[in-house]
Amino acid sequence: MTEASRIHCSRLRERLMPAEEAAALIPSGANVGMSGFTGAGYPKAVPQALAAHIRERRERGENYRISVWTGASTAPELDGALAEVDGIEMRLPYQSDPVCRQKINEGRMSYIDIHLSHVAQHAWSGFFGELDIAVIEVAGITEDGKLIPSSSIGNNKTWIDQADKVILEVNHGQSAGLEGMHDVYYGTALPPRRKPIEMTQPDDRIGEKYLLCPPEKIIAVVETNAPDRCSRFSEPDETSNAIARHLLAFFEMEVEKKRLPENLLPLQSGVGNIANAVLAGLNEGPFSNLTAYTEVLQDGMMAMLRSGKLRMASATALSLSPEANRELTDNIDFYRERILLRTQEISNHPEVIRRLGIIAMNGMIEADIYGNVNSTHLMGSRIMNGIGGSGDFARNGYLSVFMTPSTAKGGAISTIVPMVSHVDHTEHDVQIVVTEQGLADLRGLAPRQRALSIIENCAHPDFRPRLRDYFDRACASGRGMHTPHLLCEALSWHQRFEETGQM
Ligand code: 0RQ
Repeated sequence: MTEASRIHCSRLRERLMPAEEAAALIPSGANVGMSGFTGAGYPKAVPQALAAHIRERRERGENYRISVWTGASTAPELDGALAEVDGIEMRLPYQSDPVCRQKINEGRMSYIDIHLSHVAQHAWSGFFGELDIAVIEVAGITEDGKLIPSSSIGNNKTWIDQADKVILEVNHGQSAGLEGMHDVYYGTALPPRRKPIEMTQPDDRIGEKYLLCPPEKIIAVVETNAPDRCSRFSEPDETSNAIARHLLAFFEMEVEKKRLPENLLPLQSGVGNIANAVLAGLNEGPFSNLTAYTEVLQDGMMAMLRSGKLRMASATALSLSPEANRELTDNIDFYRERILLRTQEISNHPEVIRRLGIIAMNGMIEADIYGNVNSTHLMGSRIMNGIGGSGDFARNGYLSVFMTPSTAKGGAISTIVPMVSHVDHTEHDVQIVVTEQGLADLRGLAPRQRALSIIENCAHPDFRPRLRDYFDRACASGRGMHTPHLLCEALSWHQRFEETGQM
């Protein structure tokens, strides 16, 4: 497909219109399914035009709000713009936008935070209500009206299938060479009598290269030429390098003990700088012929594909820095042979994750001494981002790893606490906890053994004696020796931080 024309279907070319006209087709109160996953493949023009439209109508005294369903986080042009004008009634499933976060925490926007693998089937079942309109970014449209997906797929297949009407944004800023990189599975269904997902390797193709949409549903086509969010990663610092070193040493030991194969198992890597540092460590490390079955492909994995350490990667989104994005576009044929982008109900599918035996590596906000993990809430009440896919992978993976620096906010907060202030991953789903201090392998340990391992290996020395003291007093309290706690003190560290700014 040439740069000059990305809309090869004459019937759909007739629906071309400016973003403002397309945005005006979205009524107040609508449930709108938008494309977008971790800052990739989100519509860039219609949401901003809609935000302007909402502002205007608001100034005329109208209350104009919509609900926004996406794949995962988007960008300032979508979440930011709509949140800024108080245009979002309800948002799901994962977001990381500062304005959105503020509105949610102020109680001005509802937010439904669910496992990313659940979103599509909840929509098929109608749990969120009817989907009125889908706004989907694509990289182009073929002559016979098939849609070439963009830099993420997320829930696009579901939004297109479920929505009454579809608005397309054809983004000339996305590489035309993305065509052929996708695998859109059309075999999913609601129970009973579901069929197995026929995938035994991360590189198995099970679907179509294109998204399919009846042309009569498409009410508008808008052309854009804009880059994805493309956030930069910070250079790995000593803390993230130490976390990466502990994890790599652990993998080496597991291979030595023949508990992991020499090329490990397919990797899932969460978002953020620590995850990227671990990937950089793997790129320098002894393992080769690796694969990835993940949801987000970050810079670290691009580098591993380039070096050949990583044989291939399956994901649902490319979340790249501007430099990595240029590298992708300049060498798109190389990467197309090594990357598969799937719908998120497949990239995060519990059945597939369990069968492939994924090594899940995710960030967290805090863990407690027994290994319960909080990935989403600050001090129990304020949302950070959301659970994203961490639960899909932690519960179903072969190995579930959670990582964090041992302190936050310049040492005022211990990320290892007596009891987490919110639980996303229970002790049953958490096998390895890593901080820059060390690694706790919780497999095969009973609760009190887990507590000792986490306190001694992972807690910061400034907080370790107090955690040990809490644990000893809880054990001595006579209240029960399976998972000893002092209920009146368990959350006192968080309370103290709220009152004094120091745990
Ligand atoms: O805030 O920047 O204001 O100082 O939280 O912390 O250390 O930069 O961590 O960017 O790696 O994100 C869990 C949020 C970690 C992420 C989380 C403060 C800290 C800072 C961020 P400041 P860092 P990261 C695949 C998998 C859930 C979804 C997931 C996440 C800010 O990994 O969203 O895993 N995970 N998806 O200062 C108070 C604590 C704190 C704290 C850190 N204990 N108390 N504040 N902070 N620890 C991807 C998808 O699913 C799409």
